[in-house]
Amino acid sequence: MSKLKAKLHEKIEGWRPRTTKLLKEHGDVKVGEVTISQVIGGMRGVKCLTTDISYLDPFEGIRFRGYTIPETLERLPKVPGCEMPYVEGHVYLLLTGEIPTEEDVADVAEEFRKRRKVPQYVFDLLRALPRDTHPMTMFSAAVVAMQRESEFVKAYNAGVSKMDYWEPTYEDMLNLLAKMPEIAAYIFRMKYRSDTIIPADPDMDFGGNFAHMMGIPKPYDEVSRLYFILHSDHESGNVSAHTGHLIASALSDMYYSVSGLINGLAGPLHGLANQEVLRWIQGVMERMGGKIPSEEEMKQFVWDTLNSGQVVPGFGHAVLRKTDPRYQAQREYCLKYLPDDSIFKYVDLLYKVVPPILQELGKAKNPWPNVDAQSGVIQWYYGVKEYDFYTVLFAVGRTIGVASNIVWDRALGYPIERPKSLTTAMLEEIAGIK
Ligand code: HAX
Repeated sequence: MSKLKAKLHEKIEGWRPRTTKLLKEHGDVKVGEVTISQVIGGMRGVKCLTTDISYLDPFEGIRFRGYTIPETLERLPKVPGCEMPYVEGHVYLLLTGEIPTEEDVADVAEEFRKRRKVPQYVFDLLRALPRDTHPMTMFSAAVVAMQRESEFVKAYNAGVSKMDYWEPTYEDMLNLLAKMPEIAAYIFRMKYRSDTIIPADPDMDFGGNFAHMMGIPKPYDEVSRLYFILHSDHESGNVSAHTGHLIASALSDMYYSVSGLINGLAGPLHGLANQEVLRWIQGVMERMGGKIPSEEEMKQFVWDTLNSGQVVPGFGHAVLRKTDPRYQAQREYCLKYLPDDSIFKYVDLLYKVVPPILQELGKAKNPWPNVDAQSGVIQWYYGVKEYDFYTVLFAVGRTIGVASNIVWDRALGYPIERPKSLTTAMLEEIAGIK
Protein backbone atom coordinates (compact mmCIF):
# COMPACT_ATOMS: atom_id res chain seq x y z
CA MET A 1 0.00 0.00 0.00
CA SER A 2 1.35 3.48 -0.89
CA LYS A 3 2.19 5.88 1.94
CA LEU A 4 -0.64 8.16 0.89
CA LYS A 5 -3.19 5.33 0.86
CA ALA A 6 -1.97 4.02 4.21
CA LYS A 7 -2.27 7.50 5.67
CA LEU A 8 -5.73 7.89 4.30
CA HIS A 9 -6.73 4.50 5.65
CA GLU A 10 -5.53 5.51 9.09
CA LYS A 11 -7.40 8.84 8.88
CA ILE A 12 -10.64 7.15 7.79
CA GLU A 13 -10.46 4.58 10.55
CA GLY A 14 -9.95 7.36 13.09
CA TRP A 15 -12.75 9.49 11.65
CA ARG A 16 -15.49 6.89 11.34
CA PRO A 17 -16.29 6.51 15.05
CA ARG A 18 -16.86 10.27 15.26
CA THR A 19 -19.46 10.16 12.54
CA THR A 20 -21.08 7.06 14.03
CA LYS A 21 -21.23 8.67 17.47
CA LEU A 22 -22.77 11.86 16.10
CA LEU A 23 -25.41 9.88 14.27
CA LYS A 24 -26.20 7.39 17.00
CA GLU A 25 -26.11 9.54 20.09
CA HIS A 26 -26.80 13.04 18.81
CA GLY A 27 -28.82 12.50 15.66
CA ASP A 28 -31.78 14.54 16.91
CA VAL A 29 -29.76 17.60 17.90
CA LYS A 30 -30.87 20.58 15.83
CA VAL A 31 -28.44 22.31 13.48
CA GLY A 32 -30.46 25.30 12.42
CA GLU A 33 -33.63 23.79 10.96
CA VAL A 34 -32.36 20.23 10.57
CA THR A 35 -30.86 17.47 12.70
CA ILE A 36 -27.38 15.98 12.76
CA SER A 37 -28.70 12.74 11.27
CA GLN A 38 -30.08 14.69 8.33
CA VAL A 39 -26.83 16.59 7.88
CA ILE A 40 -24.80 13.38 7.77
CA GLY A 41 -27.50 11.09 6.43
CA GLY A 42 -27.99 12.25 2.88
CA MET A 43 -30.48 15.03 3.78
CA ARG A 44 -33.35 12.53 4.17
CA GLY A 45 -36.66 14.30 4.37
CA VAL A 46 -35.22 17.83 4.39
CA LYS A 47 -37.74 20.00 2.58
CA CYS A 48 -35.50 22.24 0.50
CA LEU A 49 -36.47 21.73 -3.13
CA THR A 50 -39.49 22.81 -5.07
CA THR A 51 -41.12 21.37 -8.17
CA ASP A 52 -44.63 21.40 -9.54
CA ILE A 53 -44.04 18.66 -12.08
CA SER A 54 -44.47 15.65 -9.84
CA TYR A 55 -45.01 14.89 -6.16
CA LEU A 56 -44.13 11.69 -4.33
CA ASP A 57 -46.36 10.76 -1.42
CA PRO A 58 -44.76 8.05 0.75
CA PHE A 59 -47.97 5.99 0.83
CA GLU A 60 -49.64 6.84 -2.43
CA GLY A 61 -46.62 7.02 -4.74
CA ILE A 62 -45.97 9.41 -7.58
CA ARG A 63 -48.40 11.89 -9.10
CA PHE A 64 -47.43 13.51 -12.38
CA ARG A 65 -48.85 17.03 -12.40
CA GLY A 66 -51.44 15.86 -9.91
CA TYR A 67 -52.36 12.64 -11.74
CA THR A 68 -51.65 9.17 -10.35
CA ILE A 69 -50.11 6.60 -12.70
CA PRO A 70 -53.47 4.95 -13.57
CA GLU A 71 -55.02 8.41 -14.16
CA THR A 72 -52.09 9.47 -16.34
CA LEU A 73 -52.28 6.31 -18.44
CA GLU A 74 -56.03 6.63 -18.77
CA ARG A 75 -56.27 10.33 -19.61
CA LEU A 76 -53.42 10.92 -22.04
CA PRO A 77 -54.31 10.50 -25.75
CA LYS A 78 -53.60 7.00 -27.06
CA VAL A 79 -51.69 5.91 -30.11
CA PRO A 80 -54.38 4.56 -32.50
CA GLY A 81 -54.98 0.85 -31.93
CA CYS A 82 -52.83 0.85 -28.77
CA GLU A 83 -53.53 0.79 -25.04
CA MET A 84 -50.63 3.00 -24.03
CA PRO A 85 -50.55 6.78 -24.47
CA TYR A 86 -48.21 8.80 -26.63
CA VAL A 87 -44.99 9.69 -24.83
CA GLU A 88 -45.33 13.00 -26.65
CA GLY A 89 -48.53 13.66 -24.69
CA HIS A 90 -46.73 12.98 -21.42
CA VAL A 91 -44.03 15.51 -22.37
CA TYR A 92 -46.83 18.03 -22.92
CA LEU A 93 -48.42 17.18 -19.59
CA LEU A 94 -45.19 17.48 -17.60
CA LEU A 95 -44.22 20.75 -19.22
CA THR A 96 -47.61 22.46 -19.09
CA GLY A 97 -49.59 20.70 -16.37
CA GLU A 98 -52.46 20.13 -18.80
CA ILE A 99 -53.78 17.00 -20.46
CA PRO A 100 -53.09 17.54 -24.16
CA THR A 101 -55.58 17.22 -27.00
CA GLU A 102 -54.83 15.00 -30.01
CA GLU A 103 -53.77 18.16 -31.82
CA ASP A 104 -51.34 19.13 -29.05
CA VAL A 105 -49.81 15.67 -29.23
CA ALA A 106 -49.41 15.92 -33.02
CA ASP A 107 -47.67 19.24 -32.50
CA VAL A 108 -45.13 17.77 -30.06
CA ALA A 109 -44.60 14.81 -32.40
CA GLU A 110 -43.86 17.22 -35.24
CA GLU A 111 -41.40 19.13 -33.03
CA PHE A 112 -39.55 15.88 -32.34
CA ARG A 113 -39.60 14.90 -36.01
CA LYS A 114 -37.95 18.19 -37.01
CA ARG A 115 -35.21 17.79 -34.41
CA ARG A 116 -34.59 14.06 -34.72
CA LYS A 117 -31.38 13.87 -36.77
CA VAL A 118 -28.42 12.75 -34.66
CA PRO A 119 -25.11 14.32 -35.70
CA GLN A 120 -22.73 11.83 -37.34
CA TYR A 121 -19.97 12.65 -34.82
CA VAL A 122 -22.11 11.07 -32.08
CA PHE A 123 -22.09 7.73 -33.88
CA ASP A 124 -18.36 8.12 -34.63
CA LEU A 125 -17.73 8.76 -30.95
CA LEU A 126 -19.72 5.68 -29.90
CA ARG A 127 -17.77 3.57 -32.37
CA ALA A 128 -14.46 4.90 -31.05
CA LEU A 129 -15.22 3.62 -27.54
CA PRO A 130 -14.21 0.08 -26.60
CA ARG A 131 -17.21 -2.12 -27.40
CA ASP A 132 -17.36 -3.47 -23.84
CA THR A 133 -17.87 0.05 -22.43
CA HIS A 134 -21.00 0.10 -20.24
CA PRO A 135 -24.00 1.36 -22.25
CA MET A 136 -24.68 4.06 -19.62
CA THR A 137 -21.14 5.39 -20.16
CA MET A 138 -21.76 5.40 -23.90
CA PHE A 139 -25.09 7.16 -23.46
CA SER A 140 -23.67 9.80 -21.15
CA ALA A 141 -20.71 10.41 -23.50
CA ALA A 142 -23.01 10.72 -26.53
CA VAL A 143 -25.17 13.29 -24.75
CA VAL A 144 -22.31 15.44 -23.48
CA ALA A 145 -20.62 15.29 -26.89
CA MET A 146 -23.62 17.15 -28.31
CA GLN A 147 -23.10 20.05 -25.90
CA ARG A 148 -21.69 22.09 -28.81
CA GLU A 149 -25.25 22.17 -30.18
CA SER A 150 -26.64 24.01 -27.13
CA GLU A 151 -28.99 26.84 -28.00
CA PHE A 152 -28.74 28.08 -24.42
CA VAL A 153 -24.98 28.60 -24.75
CA LYS A 154 -25.46 30.51 -28.00
CA ALA A 155 -28.15 32.70 -26.45
CA TYR A 156 -26.14 33.25 -23.26
CA ASN A 157 -23.07 34.31 -25.25
CA ALA A 158 -25.27 36.67 -27.22
CA GLY A 159 -26.39 38.28 -23.96
CA VAL A 160 -29.92 36.90 -23.56
CA SER A 161 -31.86 38.37 -20.64
CA LYS A 162 -32.33 36.22 -17.52
CA MET A 163 -36.07 36.38 -18.07
CA ASP A 164 -35.65 34.55 -21.37
CA TYR A 165 -33.25 31.81 -20.27
CA TRP A 166 -36.02 29.26 -20.37
CA GLU A 167 -36.59 29.59 -24.09
CA PRO A 168 -33.25 28.29 -25.38
CA THR A 169 -33.36 25.79 -22.48
CA TYR A 170 -36.66 24.52 -23.86
CA GLU A 171 -35.09 24.29 -27.34
CA ASP A 172 -32.24 22.24 -25.90
CA MET A 173 -34.73 19.95 -24.14
CA LEU A 174 -36.65 19.16 -27.31
CA ASN A 175 -33.53 18.93 -29.48
CA LEU A 176 -31.93 16.46 -27.09
CA LEU A 177 -35.00 14.41 -26.25
CA ALA A 178 -35.84 13.97 -29.94
CA LYS A 179 -32.47 12.28 -30.47
CA MET A 180 -32.26 10.12 -27.36
CA PRO A 181 -34.32 7.12 -28.57
CA GLU A 182 -32.17 6.79 -31.68
CA ILE A 183 -28.91 7.04 -29.73
CA ALA A 184 -30.14 4.48 -27.19
CA ALA A 185 -31.26 2.03 -29.90
CA TYR A 186 -27.99 2.59 -31.78
CA ILE A 187 -25.98 1.63 -28.69
CA PHE A 188 -28.13 -1.49 -28.29
CA ARG A 189 -27.85 -2.66 -31.90
CA MET A 190 -24.15 -1.79 -32.17
CA LYS A 191 -23.24 -3.57 -28.95
CA TYR A 192 -25.61 -6.49 -28.84
CA ARG A 193 -27.03 -7.13 -32.34
CA SER A 194 -23.86 -7.51 -34.39
CA ASP A 195 -23.83 -3.86 -35.34
CA THR A 196 -26.99 -4.10 -37.44
CA ILE A 197 -28.40 -0.59 -37.16
CA ILE A 198 -32.07 0.02 -38.00
CA PRO A 199 -32.79 3.53 -39.30
CA ALA A 200 -35.52 5.60 -37.65
CA ASP A 201 -39.01 5.76 -39.13
CA PRO A 202 -40.01 9.44 -39.01
CA ASP A 203 -43.70 8.58 -39.28
CA MET A 204 -43.77 6.69 -36.00
CA ASP A 205 -44.41 8.05 -32.53
CA PHE A 206 -41.65 8.32 -29.89
CA GLY A 207 -42.28 4.87 -28.33
CA GLY A 208 -43.16 3.12 -31.59
CA ASN A 209 -40.08 4.41 -33.35
CA PHE A 210 -37.88 3.33 -30.47
CA ALA A 211 -39.26 -0.23 -30.61
CA HIS A 212 -38.78 -0.20 -34.39
CA MET A 213 -35.11 0.88 -34.07
CA MET A 214 -34.54 -1.75 -31.38
CA GLY A 215 -35.80 -4.29 -33.92
CA ILE A 216 -38.39 -5.75 -31.54
CA PRO A 217 -41.93 -6.40 -32.82
CA LYS A 218 -45.20 -5.43 -31.16
CA PRO A 219 -46.15 -5.12 -28.36
CA TYR A 220 -42.66 -3.82 -27.50
CA ASP A 221 -43.84 -0.40 -28.70
CA GLU A 222 -46.41 -0.48 -25.87
CA VAL A 223 -43.75 -1.52 -23.38
CA SER A 224 -41.56 1.38 -24.51
CA ARG A 225 -44.35 3.93 -24.08
CA LEU A 226 -45.23 2.56 -20.65
CA TYR A 227 -41.61 2.44 -19.61
CA PHE A 228 -40.70 5.98 -20.67
CA ILE A 229 -43.78 7.42 -18.97
CA LEU A 230 -43.39 5.47 -15.71
CA HIS A 231 -39.73 6.40 -15.32
CA SER A 232 -40.09 10.05 -16.29
CA ASP A 233 -40.17 11.78 -12.92
CA HIS A 234 -40.12 11.07 -9.19
CA GLU A 235 -40.04 14.60 -7.77
CA SER A 236 -36.72 16.37 -7.34
CA GLY A 237 -34.74 14.80 -4.50
CA ASN A 238 -33.70 11.51 -6.12
CA VAL A 239 -30.11 11.32 -7.36
CA SER A 240 -30.75 11.63 -11.10
CA ALA A 241 -33.29 14.46 -10.81
CA HIS A 242 -31.29 16.31 -8.22
CA THR A 243 -28.06 15.94 -10.19
CA GLY A 244 -29.70 17.34 -13.31
CA HIS A 245 -31.18 20.23 -11.36
CA LEU A 246 -27.93 20.95 -9.50
CA ILE A 247 -25.80 21.05 -12.65
CA ALA A 248 -28.33 23.26 -14.41
CA SER A 249 -28.39 25.62 -11.43
CA ALA A 250 -24.87 26.73 -12.42
CA LEU A 251 -26.38 27.59 -15.82
CA SER A 252 -24.60 24.60 -17.33
CA ASP A 253 -26.76 23.71 -20.32
CA MET A 254 -29.18 20.82 -20.84
CA TYR A 255 -26.53 18.54 -22.37
CA TYR A 256 -24.25 18.82 -19.35
CA SER A 257 -27.20 18.33 -17.02
CA VAL A 258 -28.63 15.29 -18.77
CA SER A 259 -25.24 13.65 -19.12
CA GLY A 260 -24.83 14.20 -15.37
CA LEU A 261 -28.22 12.75 -14.51
CA ILE A 262 -27.34 9.67 -16.55
CA ASN A 263 -24.17 9.26 -14.49
CA GLY A 264 -26.17 9.47 -11.26
CA LEU A 265 -28.75 7.03 -12.53
CA ALA A 266 -25.96 4.55 -13.29
CA GLY A 267 -25.43 3.78 -9.58
CA PRO A 268 -26.67 0.41 -8.26
CA LEU A 269 -28.59 2.09 -5.43
CA HIS A 270 -30.53 4.08 -8.02
CA GLY A 271 -31.37 3.26 -11.66
CA LEU A 272 -28.82 0.50 -12.11
CA ALA A 273 -30.86 -1.54 -9.61
CA ASN A 274 -32.96 -2.76 -12.58
CA GLN A 275 -29.84 -4.39 -14.03
CA GLU A 276 -28.88 -5.72 -10.60
CA VAL A 277 -32.28 -7.38 -10.10
CA LEU A 278 -31.86 -9.44 -13.26
CA ARG A 279 -28.22 -10.19 -12.48
CA TRP A 280 -29.24 -11.36 -9.01
CA ILE A 281 -32.10 -13.50 -10.35
CA GLN A 282 -29.81 -15.04 -12.96
CA GLY A 283 -27.49 -16.03 -10.12
CA VAL A 284 -30.39 -17.68 -8.30
CA MET A 285 -31.50 -19.45 -11.50
CA GLU A 286 -28.01 -20.77 -12.12
CA ARG A 287 -27.81 -22.15 -8.62
CA MET A 288 -31.26 -23.73 -9.09
CA GLY A 289 -30.36 -25.22 -12.48
CA GLY A 290 -33.20 -23.22 -14.07
CA LYS A 291 -36.03 -24.54 -11.88
CA ILE A 292 -38.25 -22.16 -9.92
CA PRO A 293 -37.11 -22.31 -6.29
CA SER A 294 -39.49 -23.17 -3.50
CA GLU A 295 -40.41 -20.42 -1.07
CA GLU A 296 -37.94 -21.83 1.45
CA GLU A 297 -35.12 -21.96 -1.08
CA MET A 298 -35.83 -18.40 -2.16
CA LYS A 299 -35.78 -17.22 1.45
CA GLN A 300 -32.36 -18.80 1.81
CA PHE A 301 -31.04 -16.93 -1.27
CA VAL A 302 -32.32 -13.66 0.16
CA TRP A 303 -30.71 -14.32 3.54
CA ASP A 304 -27.43 -15.33 1.83
CA THR A 305 -27.41 -12.00 0.00
CA LEU A 306 -28.12 -10.02 3.16
CA ASN A 307 -25.65 -12.00 5.25
CA SER A 308 -22.91 -11.31 2.72
CA GLY A 309 -23.47 -7.58 3.33
CA GLN A 310 -25.29 -6.82 0.07
CA VAL A 311 -28.65 -5.17 -0.47
CA VAL A 312 -31.52 -7.00 -2.12
CA PRO A 313 -31.87 -5.04 -5.36
CA GLY A 314 -35.31 -3.76 -6.29
CA PHE A 315 -36.51 -3.42 -2.67
CA GLY A 316 -36.57 -0.40 -0.39
CA HIS A 317 -36.90 3.30 -1.06
CA ALA A 318 -35.77 6.54 0.51
CA VAL A 319 -39.26 8.09 0.41
CA LEU A 320 -41.86 5.43 -0.44
CA ARG A 321 -43.37 3.41 2.37
CA LYS A 322 -45.48 1.02 0.30
CA THR A 323 -45.19 -1.01 -2.90
CA ASP A 324 -44.18 1.36 -5.67
CA PRO A 325 -47.13 2.02 -8.01
CA ARG A 326 -44.62 1.94 -10.88
CA TYR A 327 -43.91 -1.64 -9.81
CA GLN A 328 -47.66 -2.32 -9.68
CA ALA A 329 -48.25 -0.91 -13.17
CA GLN A 330 -45.56 -3.17 -14.60
CA ARG A 331 -46.80 -6.15 -12.59
CA GLU A 332 -50.26 -5.66 -14.06
CA TYR A 333 -48.69 -5.67 -17.51
CA CYS A 334 -46.89 -8.93 -16.68
CA LEU A 335 -50.04 -10.54 -15.31
CA LYS A 336 -51.81 -9.68 -18.55
CA TYR A 337 -49.13 -10.49 -21.11
CA LEU A 338 -46.59 -12.84 -19.54
CA PRO A 339 -48.18 -14.53 -16.51
CA ASP A 340 -46.33 -17.81 -17.11
CA ASP A 341 -42.89 -16.35 -17.73
CA SER A 342 -40.35 -18.01 -15.45
CA ILE A 343 -38.54 -14.79 -14.51
CA PHE A 344 -41.86 -13.13 -13.69
CA LYS A 345 -42.54 -16.07 -11.39
CA TYR A 346 -39.19 -15.52 -9.68
CA VAL A 347 -39.96 -11.83 -9.22
CA ASP A 348 -43.43 -12.57 -7.93
CA LEU A 349 -42.00 -15.05 -5.46
CA LEU A 350 -39.58 -12.36 -4.31
CA TYR A 351 -42.54 -10.04 -3.72
CA LYS A 352 -43.85 -12.63 -1.29
CA VAL A 353 -40.57 -13.55 0.37
CA VAL A 354 -38.44 -10.39 0.64
CA PRO A 355 -40.65 -7.89 2.56
CA PRO A 356 -41.10 -10.11 5.65
CA ILE A 357 -37.36 -10.80 5.71
CA LEU A 358 -36.48 -7.11 5.48
CA GLN A 359 -39.06 -6.44 8.20
CA GLU A 360 -37.52 -9.15 10.37
CA LEU A 361 -34.07 -7.67 9.83
CA GLY A 362 -35.53 -4.34 10.91
CA LYS A 363 -33.15 -1.98 9.11
CA ALA A 364 -34.85 -1.03 5.87
CA LYS A 365 -37.55 1.59 6.42
CA ASN A 366 -39.43 0.37 3.39
CA PRO A 367 -39.43 -3.40 2.82
CA TRP A 368 -41.55 -3.16 -0.35
CA PRO A 369 -40.48 -3.49 -3.99
CA ASN A 370 -39.60 -0.43 -6.05
CA VAL A 371 -39.86 0.24 -9.79
CA ASP A 372 -36.64 -1.63 -10.57
CA ALA A 373 -37.82 -4.99 -9.20
CA GLN A 374 -40.16 -5.55 -12.10
CA SER A 375 -38.86 -3.64 -15.11
CA GLY A 376 -36.14 -6.04 -16.27
CA VAL A 377 -38.59 -8.96 -16.43
CA ILE A 378 -40.56 -7.33 -19.22
CA GLN A 379 -37.43 -6.42 -21.17
CA TRP A 380 -36.08 -9.95 -20.84
CA TYR A 381 -39.37 -11.42 -22.03
CA TYR A 382 -39.22 -9.39 -25.25
CA GLY A 383 -35.65 -10.47 -25.94
CA VAL A 384 -33.62 -7.68 -24.34
CA LYS A 385 -31.55 -10.05 -22.23
CA GLU A 386 -28.50 -7.79 -22.06
CA TYR A 387 -29.45 -6.43 -18.69
CA ASP A 388 -26.75 -3.80 -18.51
CA PHE A 389 -28.81 -1.96 -21.14
CA TYR A 390 -31.88 -1.56 -18.92
CA THR A 391 -30.78 1.63 -17.21
CA VAL A 392 -30.40 3.32 -20.61
CA LEU A 393 -34.16 2.90 -21.06
CA PHE A 394 -34.68 4.44 -17.63
CA ALA A 395 -32.43 7.35 -18.65
CA VAL A 396 -34.49 8.15 -21.76
CA GLY A 397 -37.62 8.28 -19.60
CA ARG A 398 -36.03 10.20 -16.73
CA THR A 399 -34.78 12.90 -19.10
CA ILE A 400 -38.39 13.85 -19.87
CA GLY A 401 -39.07 14.78 -16.24
CA VAL A 402 -35.73 16.29 -15.34
CA ALA A 403 -35.53 18.37 -18.51
CA SER A 404 -39.06 19.67 -17.89
CA ASN A 405 -37.96 20.69 -14.41
CA ILE A 406 -34.87 22.43 -15.75
CA VAL A 407 -36.95 24.46 -18.19
CA TRP A 408 -39.11 25.56 -15.25
CA ASP A 409 -36.03 26.20 -13.08
CA ARG A 410 -34.82 28.70 -15.65
CA ALA A 411 -38.30 30.13 -16.13
CA LEU A 412 -38.70 30.83 -12.42
CA GLY A 413 -35.14 32.02 -12.01
CA TYR A 414 -34.11 29.48 -9.37
CA PRO A 415 -30.60 30.37 -8.21
CA ILE A 416 -27.41 28.37 -8.16
CA GLU A 417 -27.61 25.68 -5.45
CA ARG A 418 -25.30 26.19 -2.54
CA PRO A 419 -26.10 24.39 0.71
CA LYS A 420 -23.72 24.98 3.61
CA SER A 421 -21.41 22.33 5.01
CA LEU A 422 -19.99 22.05 8.51
CA THR A 423 -16.95 20.20 9.79
CA THR A 424 -17.26 17.12 11.99
CA ALA A 425 -15.70 19.14 14.83
CA MET A 426 -18.41 21.76 14.48
CA LEU A 427 -21.12 19.10 14.70
CA GLU A 428 -19.41 17.63 17.77
CA GLU A 429 -19.38 21.07 19.36
CA ILE A 430 -23.08 21.58 18.58
CA ALA A 431 -23.78 18.13 20.07
CA GLY A 432 -21.85 19.05 23.21
CA ILE A 433 -19.23 16.31 22.73
CA LYS A 434 -16.03 17.20 24.56
N1 HAX B 1 -31.72 -4.75 1.08
C1 HAX B 1 -30.95 -4.74 2.19
N2 HAX B 1 -30.82 -3.70 3.03
C2 HAX B 1 -31.56 -2.62 2.74
C3 HAX B 1 -32.43 -2.56 1.64
C4 HAX B 1 -32.48 -3.67 0.77
N3 HAX B 1 -33.23 -3.69 -0.33
N4 HAX B 1 -33.02 -1.34 1.63
C5 HAX B 1 -32.55 -0.67 2.69
N5 HAX B 1 -31.65 -1.45 3.36
C6 HAX B 1 -30.83 -1.06 4.49
C7 HAX B 1 -29.92 0.11 4.07
O1 HAX B 1 -28.80 -0.36 3.34
C8 HAX B 1 -29.59 0.72 5.39
O2 HAX B 1 -28.60 -0.07 6.00
P1 HAX B 1 -27.41 0.60 6.90
O3 HAX B 1 -28.13 1.24 8.04
O4 HAX B 1 -26.58 -0.56 7.27
O5 HAX B 1 -26.72 1.60 6.02
C9 HAX B 1 -30.89 0.54 6.17
O6 HAX B 1 -31.61 -0.52 5.53
C10 HAX B 1 -31.76 1.78 6.19
O7 HAX B 1 -31.98 2.20 4.87
P2 HAX B 1 -33.30 3.02 4.49
O8 HAX B 1 -33.29 4.27 5.29
O9 HAX B 1 -34.49 2.15 4.55
O10 HAX B 1 -33.06 3.31 2.94
P3 HAX B 1 -32.18 4.45 2.30
O11 HAX B 1 -33.05 5.63 2.11
O12 HAX B 1 -30.89 4.64 2.99
O13 HAX B 1 -31.84 3.79 0.88
C11 HAX B 1 -32.29 2.58 -1.10
C12 HAX B 1 -32.81 3.61 -0.09
C13 HAX B 1 -33.23 2.51 -2.28
C14 HAX B 1 -30.90 3.04 -1.59
C15 HAX B 1 -32.17 1.21 -0.40
O14 HAX B 1 -33.46 0.77 -0.03
C16 HAX B 1 -31.50 0.15 -1.24
O15 HAX B 1 -30.28 0.05 -1.24
N6 HAX B 1 -32.30 -0.68 -2.01
C17 HAX B 1 -31.76 -1.66 -2.92
C18 HAX B 1 -31.28 -1.00 -4.19
C19 HAX B 1 -32.44 -0.50 -5.01
O16 HAX B 1 -33.40 -1.22 -5.27
N7 HAX B 1 -32.36 0.75 -5.49
C20 HAX B 1 -33.37 1.35 -6.34
C21 HAX B 1 -34.31 2.29 -5.58
C22 HAX B 1 -35.35 2.94 -6.48
C23 HAX B 1 -34.70 3.87 -7.41
O17 HAX B 1 -34.13 4.89 -7.08
N8 HAX B 1 -34.70 3.52 -8.64
O18 HAX B 1 -33.99 4.20 -9.53
